[in-house]
Amino acid sequence: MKMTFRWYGEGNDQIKLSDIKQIPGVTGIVWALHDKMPGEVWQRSEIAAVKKQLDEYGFNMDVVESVNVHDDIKIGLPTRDRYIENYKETLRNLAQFGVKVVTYNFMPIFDWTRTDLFHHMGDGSTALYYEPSKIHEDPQEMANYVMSFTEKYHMTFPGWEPERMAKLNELFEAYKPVTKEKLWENLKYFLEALMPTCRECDIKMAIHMDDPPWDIFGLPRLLVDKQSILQFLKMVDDPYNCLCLCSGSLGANKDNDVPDIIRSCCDRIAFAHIRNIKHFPNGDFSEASHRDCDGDTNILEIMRAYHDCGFDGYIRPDHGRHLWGEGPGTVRPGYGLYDRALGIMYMWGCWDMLDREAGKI
Ligand code: CS2
Ligand code: MN
Repeated sequence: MKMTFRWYGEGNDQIKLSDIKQIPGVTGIVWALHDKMPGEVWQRSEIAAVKKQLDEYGFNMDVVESVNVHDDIKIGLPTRDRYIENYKETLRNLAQFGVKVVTYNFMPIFDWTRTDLFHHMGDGSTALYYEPSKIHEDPQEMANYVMSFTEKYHMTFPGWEPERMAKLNELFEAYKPVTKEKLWENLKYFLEALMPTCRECDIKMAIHMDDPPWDIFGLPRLLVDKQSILQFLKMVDDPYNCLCLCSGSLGANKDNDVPDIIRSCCDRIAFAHIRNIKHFPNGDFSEASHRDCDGDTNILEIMRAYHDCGFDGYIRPDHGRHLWGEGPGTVRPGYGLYDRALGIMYMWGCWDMLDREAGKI
């Protein structure tokens, strides 16, 4: 496996590349041009500027997370073709710099949703938390909560761009005719259009799982369990149509057996996100440390599944807790330095032991 770390970019992330350099075994930075609106072309000069920063520390830029997909593509409007052409142009530009995997999601309107971004864990740390009882009919409440962080701390969250949140009613209106079936069709249309460019550029498209993995605010969600993942892979059966298998997104549904899902489609997993989820009897869930016993996602068996499958794709710790003084204003929710660094060491611990047992080291 190739260890990576997500970084939001110079001036947009409190974490420095020099800090990440000290985490054992990290070879690549998972990056993006975060000030780009969905649908805009990423220019070569902009990509080159990031490359220069990463080169200084010897990090590769093989994985992008995310090139966001314009709503018109998800809704299936006639204007989608223009945005698909832009997406292809972005892929071609990225290929010039050796990018190998592009992560994206196909969730209508919102990216991941949590009801508390800094929930107190009782030991001085905080973590992302989800209380189903706090998700009401009105999505505006949720958007206001997330936007309050944007305003107070001047951070924007991918998928929660203020420009898009400002026209939330319009967006909901536009998505009204988009049933689950229609959304599947629109995803197929998008991917079939991209595959020739992916082949030409040798870039794998890696879809992120929906988070949480169920319909929310009446919006359909697609990539939610084993059956839907297998359906997705069959729908566009191409080695460049891949997954960003997120253990935490899937783990939010207790019925998902993540190690089993990994074994069933490992050859199409281009990028692995490792995150641990703890469930509570009332239906709430919290994000936890990567250590197996701190959550219910079965991290040990997940690492074993990847090892057994000979996984040599990209991997990264996903959301971590906020530790040792990290909090609102000093850290992006879920993306602190310390817990993700601890997560990496846990993953290496598992992996090295499995390698040793297999006589590889
Ligand atoms: C990420 C997602 O923070 C996260 O959970 O894994 O936000 C992911 O970046 C997007 O859904 C991919 O487009
Ligand atoms: Mn993830």
